[in-house]
Amino acid sequence: MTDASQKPILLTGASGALGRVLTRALAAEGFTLKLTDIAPFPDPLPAGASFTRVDLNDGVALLRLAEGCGTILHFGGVSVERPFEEVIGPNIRGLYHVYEAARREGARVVFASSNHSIGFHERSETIDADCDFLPDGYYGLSKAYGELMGRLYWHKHGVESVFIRIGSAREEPDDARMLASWLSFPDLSRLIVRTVLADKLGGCCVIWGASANARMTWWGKDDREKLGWAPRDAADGFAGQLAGKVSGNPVIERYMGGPYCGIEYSRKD
Ligand code: 15L
Repeated sequence: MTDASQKPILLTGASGALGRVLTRALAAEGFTLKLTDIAPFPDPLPAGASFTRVDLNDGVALLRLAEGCGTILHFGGVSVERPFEEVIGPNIRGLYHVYEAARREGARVVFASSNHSIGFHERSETIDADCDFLPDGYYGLSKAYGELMGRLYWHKHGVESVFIRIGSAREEPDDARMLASWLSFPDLSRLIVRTVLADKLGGCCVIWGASANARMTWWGKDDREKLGWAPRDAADGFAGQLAGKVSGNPVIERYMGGPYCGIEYSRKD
């Protein structure tokens, strides 16, 4: 256990689906949580947690909230593909505010990046964590930008980051693509606990956020050994009911980002 891991954790996006899962999991592990979101927190607050409503665009409020925190779990912002103008505030300016707070506190940032930062890699490939960014929309682009922002803050200010390129984190997979990309809530929760407890990282780590799915042949090497994390769950038991649940759109089926690649796709060749 590091000194930083004994300090409070700031969790942005606490009222979202993953924020609520992580709130429960981290509170059960006895961590002190400072929760924040632009939306009210919908659940009863667990012991050791407080909630403050903050817009990620408000840098001063975020700096104040981060005071004394050793880790910032950044799960806030726009979490689906949206027009550029809607993404830029929460996901770009908000991210800057998160990193400024981390710099001031000397905190580690755990950034909920996404498979959509690399969504235009073909499913026939196996890519390692140092692959090229190939974002599949403005949302994925904001996640690639976030990872680059983290690298800037490491090289210039010594802020450590873990970038989790989350596949499909949900209760259960619900189509054929997710037989590969699914990340179970328990695997996500165990990963986040490791990101908080892990000793010095000496830089930025990239983790492919998928469970141990037999169909996950897309994503190869990453930095999980540095964290001491390995997924335990698998989507394989859902193959019988989901293997035939495909879109019929060749663009969606060809690329890792799936449906996001098909949004407003206009290339003719
Ligand atoms: C994501 O990044 C989204 O937040 C989520 O809603 C899913 O669409 C997921 O990716 C996915 O690719 O399945």
